[in-house]
Amino acid sequence: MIVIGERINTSRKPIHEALEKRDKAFLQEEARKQEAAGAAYIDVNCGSRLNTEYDDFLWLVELVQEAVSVPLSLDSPSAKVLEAGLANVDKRPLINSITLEKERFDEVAPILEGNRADIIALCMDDSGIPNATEKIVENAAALVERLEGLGLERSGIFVDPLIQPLSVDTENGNTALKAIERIMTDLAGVHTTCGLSNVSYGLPERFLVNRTFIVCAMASGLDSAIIDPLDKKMMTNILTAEMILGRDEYCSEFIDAMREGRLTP
Ligand code: THG
Repeated sequence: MIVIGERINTSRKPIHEALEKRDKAFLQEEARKQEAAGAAYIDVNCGSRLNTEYDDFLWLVELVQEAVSVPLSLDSPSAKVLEAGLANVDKRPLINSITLEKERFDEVAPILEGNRADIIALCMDDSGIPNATEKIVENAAALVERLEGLGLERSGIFVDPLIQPLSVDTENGNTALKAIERIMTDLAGVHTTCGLSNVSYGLPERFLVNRTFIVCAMASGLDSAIIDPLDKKMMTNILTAEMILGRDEYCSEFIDAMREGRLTP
């Protein structure tokens, strides 16, 4: 699993406060802990900082990459912010994200020219977030075709099916799972990723729902996720499912994680 560590997000109170205080040491520790727990990318999101996002983002990007050796996931709806982030990283980042919405696509596409970043593609268009498998897969195929047209390789495209809450429609889980399976077969070579918080929205015991859903999604082919890598129960489920699904040669990741105390049986 390609784990994208989600903790550096100003919608989280400790991060908001650390940013206000310019507490560099705290923020760098948040980044380091995620890398140590297995994050392949550190997501940086300060979208909640409406008027100061641009400057805050660049400050965060610099301090995070000083702290870790893994690349960043540049997470913003603003093309300007993404472009500035890309100009300031020294390792090939993940741009989070592009969509099929006309304005968003046309703004973000130029940033991808020259193939200097991988990309998360959200399966939505100007008609909104789809709630049928067919439409999710159709958006995914259109995104992949257009991104390949810009010179990107499938291996650099992370398709996010945008999971909808079970509390809104109990079929939303199946819809996303079927979409993941179709995307991973019809568009072989791409990655799939997702944020999990939406699936459990409005339900009690959200963490339980999230960490059970991810196992189902992995069985459908999901090979990346935007999660909190310090959530030991979540990481335990991921590492165990990875092994059960035949994606852990000699079970060595599982055994190493056990020895290093990263599993919570
Ligand atoms: N897809 C893509 N990118 C994304 C998302 C997605 N980026 C943002 C978001 N969704 C993923 N990132 C986070 C970061 C933090 C939290 C959730 C998602 C978070 N959630 C707890 C909550 O919701 O209550 C708060 C816990 C806490 O305060 O510590 O923190 O879907 N491509």
